[in-house]
Amino acid sequence: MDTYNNKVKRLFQEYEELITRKNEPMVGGNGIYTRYRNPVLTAAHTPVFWRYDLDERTNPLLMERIGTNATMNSGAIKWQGKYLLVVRVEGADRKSFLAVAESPNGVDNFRFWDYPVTMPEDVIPATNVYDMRLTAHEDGWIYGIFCAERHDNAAPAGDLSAATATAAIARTHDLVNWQRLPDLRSRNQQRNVVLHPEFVDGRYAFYTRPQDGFIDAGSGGGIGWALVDDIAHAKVTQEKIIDRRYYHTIKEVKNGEGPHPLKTPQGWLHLAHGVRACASGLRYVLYLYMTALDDPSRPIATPGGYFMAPVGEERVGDVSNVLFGNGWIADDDGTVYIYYASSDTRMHVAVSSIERLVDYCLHTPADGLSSSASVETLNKLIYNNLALLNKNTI
Ligand code: BGC
Ligand code: BMA
Repeated sequence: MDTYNNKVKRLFQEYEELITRKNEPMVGGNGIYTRYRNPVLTAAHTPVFWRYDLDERTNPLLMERIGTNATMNSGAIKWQGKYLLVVRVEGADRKSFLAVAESPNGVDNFRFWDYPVTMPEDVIPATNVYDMRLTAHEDGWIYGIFCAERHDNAAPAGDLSAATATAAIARTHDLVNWQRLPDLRSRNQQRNVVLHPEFVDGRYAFYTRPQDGFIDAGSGGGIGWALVDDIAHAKVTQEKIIDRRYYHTIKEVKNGEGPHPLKTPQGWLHLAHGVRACASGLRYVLYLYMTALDDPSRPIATPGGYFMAPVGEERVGDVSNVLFGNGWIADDDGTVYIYYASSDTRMHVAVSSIERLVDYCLHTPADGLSSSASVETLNKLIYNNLALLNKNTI
């Protein structure tokens, strides 16, 4: 007889099979990074006991009660020897919340902690929170900077999509108990705000992304930089744009910092996303750039084009044609785990190294901003290569 208990057991067995499935690197690739075959997290990776009421009296048909829609845009940190993601989980009700998932090796066996994060509210409660960037700051706290979204009550009656985006700030020592600080005060709306891990001139340093409205980055110009004296009353007083948007590039419409940059001997290594508009909507890709060690706001390498773009099943999902990355982990041996979400639906990992990513930044030609410039750059490479090939040195 298929008893209730057996059905429950089966649910857990199937779940365990899914989350303990071994992941493997995909062969081939471009030498810059290696994608892994399976997504590291999907909606089905959220625990059975988050989705089902397991009490036979209240759920005799054993049906899902609380649906998960997606697991995406996750912050990342290595903590007590484990690879941790602070995942943006989105419910079937379109509310996002944050939840920690932990893996022993960074590429598979991600398991959610029992409870999601209970994040304290700021003075004005938010409707939706998402896209946390984690920073273990040299002040000793782990900070989570994330987007807090609220309906814009100044909008005309009936406009239910008008909203405001603000950078929310919280800190913790254990990723369970979070202390919420007041949201970043800024003249503009802000999304994609990230805390730099070190003090700069004795102040907290933020990567910002000023925007004219909730969606439109408009005159905001690109990724910004702002120094803040008091993290407990953080306010942008001066903001300069350090990574601009340009016409007819991968970041024509919008861009934003990903996770905080990694410190390398050659400079700070940044992961960001760029957005362009096309007939099928917005297309989000990932790109890299580097800034100077003695001044993290001074660009020293701006490789042209995208570093990663959606391929295969990554292209399709809730919001199709999107790669978004707000978490990466650099191990002591130089391995870099890049966690990225595809199409606002699922989480993946690609693996590279500091050496390869820095080499990529320093030796990928910059965007010449026109077709002729691209051909000129390409011709140089072809010319040199053909000379080598003709000398039979390869
Ligand atoms: C969504 C985000 C999105 C933003 C701007 C929010 O309501 O939750 O995923 O980035 O709108 O489109
Ligand atoms: C945004 C981001 C992400 C999201 C993307 C695509 O503006 O901040 O939350 O992944 O749009 O929907």
